[in-house]
Parts: sequence; structure tokens; C-alpha cells
Amino acid sequence: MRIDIATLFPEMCEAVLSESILGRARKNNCLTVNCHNIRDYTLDKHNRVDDMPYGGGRGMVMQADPIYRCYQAIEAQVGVVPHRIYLSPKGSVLTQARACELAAMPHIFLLCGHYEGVDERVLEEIIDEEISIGDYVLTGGELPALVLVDTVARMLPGVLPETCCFEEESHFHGLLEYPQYTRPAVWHDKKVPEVLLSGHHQNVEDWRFAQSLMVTREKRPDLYMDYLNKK
Ligand code: 9WO
Repeated sequence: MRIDIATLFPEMCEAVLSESILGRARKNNCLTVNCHNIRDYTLDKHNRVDDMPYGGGRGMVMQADPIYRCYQAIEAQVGVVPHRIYLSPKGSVLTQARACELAAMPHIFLLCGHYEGVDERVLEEIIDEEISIGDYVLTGGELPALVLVDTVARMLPGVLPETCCFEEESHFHGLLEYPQYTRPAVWHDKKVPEVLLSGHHQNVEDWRFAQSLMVTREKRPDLYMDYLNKK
């Protein structure tokens, strides 16, 4: 899968995308992510990409043209129209189910706004969908874009070290994770649950499923109800 990110802060994105599992996925060509600096596409002689809002008010608004030209350059490079997303608190909130659908797409374009927003006209022209990662306001769309890339990337084949991690998640679909333990077997007088040391795989699996149900019922009754209603 290919993802192109249009932003005024490509180094901020690149820093996150070069580390850990995402960095390895890119090296192994499981995932291609390109960060584009919108400022490289301005025709303004002072490299401006923002201006004062019409009608007044505080702050600055990102101009339509540099964003449009940045997007056109990407579309010309690939030759097909990607699925085009603007990260915004006005969007529909990202879920695991939507992330799964996005992971099946061959090419995604992510636009990150900054300052007080983006000229509405360029959104009308080049954006297919607005996505929010939660009901709060940030200083820009970069962190949400990186959250989206992270959750989509881990569903791509070859990205997670063991495929069983992903299979197991779908196994307990819609439930929260069971508690995990590692060595030592006793720490601060706390023992690891006996069943996990037993080597009895069916009992371990049953225990984990029961724990998932309990944790979900207690911490996220909304998810627990969804789970019961889907069964
Ligand atoms: C700033 C502002 C100032 C005065 C009046 C209204 C205003 N709205 C905003 C605003 O929404 N700024 C945004 C900051 C502009 C686009 C990028 N920004 C952003 C994206 N903040 N939060 C997100 C975001 C995206 C996805 N999911 C959660 C939050």
C-alpha cells in the first residue's frame, strides 16, 4: 500500500515513520509512505502558504493553491486518483472497522491542516472523506495522520512479526485485550496467574477470553454491549 502525506511539517512525520515497526515495514517494502512539504508547491515569492481569514478573526488560514498543486504533483506521479482524506475534528471518528477498510485500499492521500484551518474550496475539490481520531482539537492534523498510518500499517501483511497477533485479535473481535505477563513469575509479591504457567493451551485460551469479556464489561460497557448485540 502507498500513502502520501501533505503537510507543512514533513520532518515531524518522517521522524515517527522511521522508527520501530513502521520504519521496518517501510524498509521491507510492506508499506510506502511519502511525506510532502506543501511549502515546496507555493508560487509566492516569499514562500507563503497561509494568509488572514476573510471576514476577520484570529490566526491564519492555509491557502488553497499550494495544497492543490502538491496534491496534483502526487496524482501525476502515481497516475491514479488515491482515496483522499483530510484529518479534521469535523470528520467521522476513526474505528478499527474503518481502519480495516482503509488497509484494503492501494493508495491513500492524507492532508494535514495547521493554524486555524484550510481554505474550504480546496477541501471541496480534492477531499473524499474527513476523518477525526477523537473529539478534541489539536494544533494540526499531523499527529492524527500518523495515528491513522500506524493503525492501518499494522494490518498489512508482513508488518507485524507474527501473523498470529493479528489473527488472535480478530478471534476476540471487538473486545479489549486480556492482561499480559512476562518474567519474573513473582514480582513485588505478585504472582503470574497459575493457568499461564500450566502449558495447557486450551485453558490459557479460555482464561484469556474470559478476561477479555470481564475487562471490556468493566472498562468499556459500550463496547461490551456492541459485542453482545453482534453475537
Ligand atoms: C482553530 C480555530 C480557531 C478559531 C476558530 C475556530 C478554529 N478552529 C480551529 C481548528 O480546528 N484548527 C485546526 C487545527 C485546523 C486543522 C488542523 N487542526 C486540527 C486537526 N486540530 N485537530 C485536528 C484533529 C484532526 C483529527 N482528529 C482530531 C483532531
